[in-house]
Amino acid sequence: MLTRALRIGLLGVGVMGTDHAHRVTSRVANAELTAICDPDAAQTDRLSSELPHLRVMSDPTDLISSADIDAVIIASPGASHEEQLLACLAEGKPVLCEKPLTMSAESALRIVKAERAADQPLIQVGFMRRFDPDYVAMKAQLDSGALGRALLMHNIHRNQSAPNSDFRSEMIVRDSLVHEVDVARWLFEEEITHIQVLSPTPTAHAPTGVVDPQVAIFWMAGGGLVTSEVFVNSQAGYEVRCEAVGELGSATVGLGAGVFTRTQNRWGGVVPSDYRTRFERAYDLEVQAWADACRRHERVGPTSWDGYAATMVCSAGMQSLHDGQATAVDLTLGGLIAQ
Ligand code: ISE
Repeated sequence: MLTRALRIGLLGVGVMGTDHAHRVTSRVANAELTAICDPDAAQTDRLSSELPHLRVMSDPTDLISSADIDAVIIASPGASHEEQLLACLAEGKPVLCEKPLTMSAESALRIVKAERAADQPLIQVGFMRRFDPDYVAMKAQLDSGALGRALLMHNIHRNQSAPNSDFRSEMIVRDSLVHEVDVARWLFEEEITHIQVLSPTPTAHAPTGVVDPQVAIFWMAGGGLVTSEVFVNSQAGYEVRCEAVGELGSATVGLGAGVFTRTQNRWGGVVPSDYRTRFERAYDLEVQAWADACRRHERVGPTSWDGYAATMVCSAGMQSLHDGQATAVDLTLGGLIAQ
């Protein structure tokens, strides 16, 4: 057990990295942010003017190997994740990596294999919904058997607008739908065997050629079905809902604070404009749980296998986006099994 505060280095100080920087500095106990690194000097300048104690480093590998960094948060673009994760594994440093784990199934597989070859599990993937109190309460209801065997799940995931012009059709799958993939795997405690991604005529608010909204269907290994609408240019606000339907009843997250069961008919509440507001508590609990586990030399939460499985499902989803067909997800191709 580490008896002092965990010293954290942060790679990437865009939207999510900046959010984590403030979180670690002001809301995570027994942890301190020591150094940051981002190729965009304007971003590091802005953040160090807000948090002047930070050391700004120019090379991610130097930050990862620094003697005064105990653990790393990766909030850099997905394309940098593989190299940075491998460097953390080589240094034996625990790492909280924002989703997606990596950009391709092959690269995610390399990460799982590299982590398994190391002495201890070091990677937690940033699927923060697993720490959201309402999702956690819904999972407890499912696990208790109160809803009976889970049959169906319906997810709604709407952003007010896409974060940038690079957010094309495939990004909607890889960056947004990936949360629903993880939620379905986590709540059902099963893998997804097939995925199909369908779409109506796109909204006029999406850039030309971008397929938005999208509707994905997941077939679960145990026979359950999951539908997920992802609509990143919805204009209205940030809405995330999840309804689980079991043989004895249903439960819904996202109608306001708390979990609503079918007997408590209710509608209303505030629609936030941004995921950082909606999931602020989830992010706080996620980073606190990660930092506490690092200090105990343990790992909690979503694993590299979860990141790999989600990446495999999203890769199949991207294929389905192009050909419209239900596409099989074969996790055995990597020659690995879940641990
Ligand atoms: C973003 O990266 C997130 O992770 C948000 O949770 C999600 O709602 C959004 O669509 C993504 O772009």
